[in-house]
Amino acid sequence: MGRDPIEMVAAQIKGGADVIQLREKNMPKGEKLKLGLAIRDLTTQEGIPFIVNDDLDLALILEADGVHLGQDDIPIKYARPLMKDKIIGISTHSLDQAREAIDSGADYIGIGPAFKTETKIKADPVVGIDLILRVKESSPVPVIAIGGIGEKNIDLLVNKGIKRAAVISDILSSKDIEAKTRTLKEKLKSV
Ligand code: TZP
Ligand code: MG
Repeated sequence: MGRDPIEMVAAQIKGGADVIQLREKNMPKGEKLKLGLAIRDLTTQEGIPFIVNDDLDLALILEADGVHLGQDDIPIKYARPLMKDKIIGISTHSLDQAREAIDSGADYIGIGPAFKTETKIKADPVVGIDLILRVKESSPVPVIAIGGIGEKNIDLLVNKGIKRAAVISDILSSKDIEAKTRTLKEKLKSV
């Protein structure tokens, strides 16, 4: 049996996660709504920002702090009037996409995959640390590295001054989610 997702989120918050994102690519919408309601309650209680991936409707219904949109999701120009001054993050995989996201008013951008990842089906080619660095250095909004990042390679980012990272599998596959999150957070904070 799988582990309870709410307990997993609670462990990540205890370990120092700064933001929680609901990313369930294969869950029926009704189930995602129920899970989202529980995460909304927990993150509100804990004072942690809650972002919904992909689903603008769920982000609005759940009164999430933001929505995270990919290159194939609803474009930001349609999302902004609905999200108003809430957070809109955009996934990018190249310098051009990053520039476009910034120009269109993204509040933060995700860039990756930083390293090879098995989590994202049909992931874009690895962008590499140097591109992440270039985007970070020219971006007026926060830049979050994503893709294949974990305890074993996060220092490669940190050593270059990249101090924001989104991590899925290295945390969720860990036996001790709280400890793993804390380890990653400590490494990011050491910049
Ligand atoms: N975008 C680029 S890679 C990726 C997303 C959503 C998946 C990251 O997952 P993991 O398990 O941390 O590699
Ligand atoms: Mg998406």
